Amino acid sequence: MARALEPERRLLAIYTGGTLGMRSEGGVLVPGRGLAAVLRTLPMFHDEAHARTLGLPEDTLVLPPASPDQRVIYTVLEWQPLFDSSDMTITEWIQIAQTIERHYGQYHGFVVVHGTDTMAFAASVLSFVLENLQKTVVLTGAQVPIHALWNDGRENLLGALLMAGQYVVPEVCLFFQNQLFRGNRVTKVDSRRFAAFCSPNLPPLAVVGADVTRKRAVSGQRAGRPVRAPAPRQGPPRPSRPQVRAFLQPPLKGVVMETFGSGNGPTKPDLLRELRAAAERGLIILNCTHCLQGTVTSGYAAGMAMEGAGVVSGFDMTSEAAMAKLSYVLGQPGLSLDSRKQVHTPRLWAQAPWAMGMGTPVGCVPGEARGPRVPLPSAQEADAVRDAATPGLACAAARAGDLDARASPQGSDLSQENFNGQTALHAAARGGHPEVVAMLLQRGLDVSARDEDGLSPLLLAVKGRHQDVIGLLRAAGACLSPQELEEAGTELCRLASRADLEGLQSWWRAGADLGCPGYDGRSALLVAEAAGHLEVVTFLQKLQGADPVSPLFP
Ligand code: ASN
Repeated sequence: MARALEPERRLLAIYTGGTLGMRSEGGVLVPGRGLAAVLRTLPMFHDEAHARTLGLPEDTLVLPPASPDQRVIYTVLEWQPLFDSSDMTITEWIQIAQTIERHYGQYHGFVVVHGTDTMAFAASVLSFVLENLQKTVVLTGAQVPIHALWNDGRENLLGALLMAGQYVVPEVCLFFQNQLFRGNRVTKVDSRRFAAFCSPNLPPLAVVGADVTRKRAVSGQRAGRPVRAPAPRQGPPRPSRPQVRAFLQPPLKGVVMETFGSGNGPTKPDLLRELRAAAERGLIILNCTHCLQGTVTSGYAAGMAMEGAGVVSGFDMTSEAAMAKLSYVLGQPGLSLDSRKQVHTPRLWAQAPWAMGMGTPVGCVPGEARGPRVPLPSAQEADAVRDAATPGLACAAARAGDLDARASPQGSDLSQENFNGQTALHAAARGGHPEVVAMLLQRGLDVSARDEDGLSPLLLAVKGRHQDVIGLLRAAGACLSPQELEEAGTELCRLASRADLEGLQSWWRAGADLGCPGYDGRSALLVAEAAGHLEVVTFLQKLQGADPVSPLFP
């Protein structure tokens, strides 16, 4: 892995979609257009003055200098359409390889912005398909969109650009959370944490801290041959509709389906139709994530499509437990189809202990071959299962607004953290349920608890614009942390530039100083004035004089 010496390094950034550029629409994340325009507004990604002196076109940006004698200039090539990567197949990955082949001579290196769900597949395909590669190819993405206040997209993208810009690594790599991995060695292990990828059998090629620590020699390619991306003769490895239909036929009664990330799968209508038809015939299809850690959620449009097709969420169950539970439930005589499906949902706060909280092979349970009945566990075993399942179920119920004092009797410990370090209070704040928040506060849950990503219930309520919940948390003593307050300035400016009164009000209610400057030193008020948003100017002036505890704007 050698330092690149050219004073000007040119990169092509191929934006295929993924969470990094996603936006929320109708409560779910969908790919968002205009990445270059967004990056242009962020000084860490673009030095406008230098771009002007070079006369760069709209789609081409230049990083601020990372070293005094080198500049990284990058052109953003945005795909149409953009993808949630759970919808990508080998066809799209070959297209990426062919784009690199086509532009190979014009650039020193390539960055591919890709969804994390299938990024390990993409990196592996590219590493085999791109023959005679002599230049750096880095895939990256994010767990949280670049537009969010607290996100991993900015660091990951900047790191990938700097790696491809400053170093010659003639292979396909994946950059995530300060680590540069060999592309065909990674797997996605977590659907939520920023450290989403792991390279179990090969240490990273480099680790970025204050310095870049190179851990391994990179693979050597024979020089002097042109890069090639021949299209493979085989078709896509995804099952075809007739294969899916044939597989789902009776006597099959249950299927455990491993999906990507937080329960996402391809949204091809013909596949979804087959799943729906099978579910309507009475087949139980349980959705489990292939990640080691994380939960099936309905945060993405691609995940909602699964739910819409009648697939039952396996939440955070392991595939092994999902297989066992499905076998057990199918073996119980006299249960209706609805009850069989229901024992897989977390609404069953007060259900029989055997059914609580347990989530593959991508496996199936044929009707005739259910195997022996599993005996009911002892009271002690049932307690152990309940204790293990409580945090996850409490969070799921609180998020849905389903947690009430009756369903969670005194004595059940709601303050335990789930796999992500969140308590039921985080979940209720995020879901915007003031009654549940009030009940949990009364039960003494810690109002300042932080999850694994450092998020507090208050920040989650602010992000969700849940004014009532913000009020309750503030009254219980919740405060934004100094770091959250510092970063609020940039977020306030962004909201002011979009005339987003509700967003501004949420931050103000949470105790943010509306005069706090953004990254370029301007306050939200100045941004609103410059953008000509008079209603925002009046609104901010009114808020600045008011007391958030007895709000002007109920
Ligand atoms: N569903 C997203 C994708 O793979 C997940 C992500 O990028 N974090 O496109």
